[in-house]
Amino acid sequence: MTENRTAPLLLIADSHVQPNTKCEDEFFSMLDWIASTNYDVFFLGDNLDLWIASGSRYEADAHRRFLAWCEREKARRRVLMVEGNHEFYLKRHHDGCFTACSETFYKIGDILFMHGDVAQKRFGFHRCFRVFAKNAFGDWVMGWLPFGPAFAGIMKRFLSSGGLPDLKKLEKPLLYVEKRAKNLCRKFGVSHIIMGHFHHVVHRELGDGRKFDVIPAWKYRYEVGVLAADGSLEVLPWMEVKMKNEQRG
Ligand SMILES: [Mn+2]
Repeated sequence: MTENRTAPLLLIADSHVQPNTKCEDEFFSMLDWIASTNYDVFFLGDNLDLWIASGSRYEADAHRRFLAWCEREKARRRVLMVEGNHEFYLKRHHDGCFTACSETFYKIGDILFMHGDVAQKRFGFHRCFRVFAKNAFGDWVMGWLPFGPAFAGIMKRFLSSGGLPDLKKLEKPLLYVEKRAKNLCRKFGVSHIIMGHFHHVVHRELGDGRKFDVIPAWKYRYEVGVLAADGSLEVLPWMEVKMKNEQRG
């Protein structure tokens, strides 16, 4: 999927919003604010935790509220989404709520967006889990599975990342991602790769003007990426973006 970009783009990754938490209130306050701006918005995955879209019995008020927001706002701005490893069958069931929703990659101009798990080792846990779970059969099974929501609860604990991961432990996976990012640049004809999933802010130069960036997990400090129309990227708490805009008038 590909298109060209004009307005500044807000990038929101790994908010991992849980129902009835301070994080949920903060998240929807931010959406209210975005609705009052002219930003386009890109949800880079793992935004609502855990999201199985195979039927209403899995979806909470937060999911419905989020979808209603996206559906309303896509009339006024671009609302883009890539599925993370905590979102299942979103594209299959709710594609129409977004300007565009992708299970894997989304290309805008010379930038490629993804969640980040798709850039990990082919036979590693995340990629294998994707192949195993994210297909029509998985969706169908989850649709009728007795005690499905109980099973989803187990999955949620299993996938839960807990606190901020140790950056040292990410060194090896990120080295691999760096290699894969170069391949993805070639494959998709882009020079910039932007992803979530690793929870830390990361910037790597790949040579020949190519680069990749990781947008940090929103859930820790409510940080977003602001991608200007000229391609420059800044990461800061959404409240600061709001204040800066207010100062500018
Ligand atoms: Mn993730």
